[in-house]
Amino acid sequence: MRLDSVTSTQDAARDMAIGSIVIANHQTAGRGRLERRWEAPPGTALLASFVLHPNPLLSLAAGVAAAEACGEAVRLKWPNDLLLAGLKLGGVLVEAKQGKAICGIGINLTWAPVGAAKLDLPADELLDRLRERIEVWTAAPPDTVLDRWRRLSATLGRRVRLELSGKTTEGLAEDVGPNGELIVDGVPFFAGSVTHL
Ligand code: BT5
Repeated sequence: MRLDSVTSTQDAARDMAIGSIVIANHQTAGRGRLERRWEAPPGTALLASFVLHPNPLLSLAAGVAAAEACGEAVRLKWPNDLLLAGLKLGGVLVEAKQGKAICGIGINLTWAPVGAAKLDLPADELLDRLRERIEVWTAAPPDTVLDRWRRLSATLGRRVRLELSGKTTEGLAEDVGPNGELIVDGVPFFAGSVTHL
């Protein structure tokens, strides 16, 4: 469903059936994780929510799908940032609702905030690629998703700072575990904000 203005495509998708996709031209209250805002002036970004079956690796699978849809130069920062030349190009937000997972993806096209990146691709072409890649990666076996995520990762093998509930950890991002958790100096983290050091 294509809408002009919504609070968030996540809200518009909430009561829809699995398989639905909501696209909006503008969000008045686009959101990221942890109550953060997602900003995009009208008509400048791909703003989409996919209603999918819940799956613990969905956030990583959607990141892989979005990175492949965007093109070869795009890399992933744990857990869900799309990076182009090291700058944030887009993000993934998965919210679980009564047996459904609402997977929101925002990708900057003709505008980006200062210090972020944008992609030179028509919105419709990107959406077509994204739908196809989401279908492939949400059906892929967990090990295949994890292996592909590892290969697209800009995080693994780097020193990182991880902030979670006011607590900060620094160390080497060694791997992702079977549920997509980031392993820093042997310790698994299931949530948090990562800075590449
Ligand atoms: C994300 O959150 O990266 C997930 C973003 C998901 C957005 C999509 S748009 C369609 C769907 N509907 C929604 O309401 N949301 C989803 P997080 O990792 O928390 O990053 C948020 C942070 O990114 C903000 O605090 C800003 O610092 C930064 N940011 C905001 N807008 C941005 C943009 N357009 N490009 C790059 N960075 C941005």
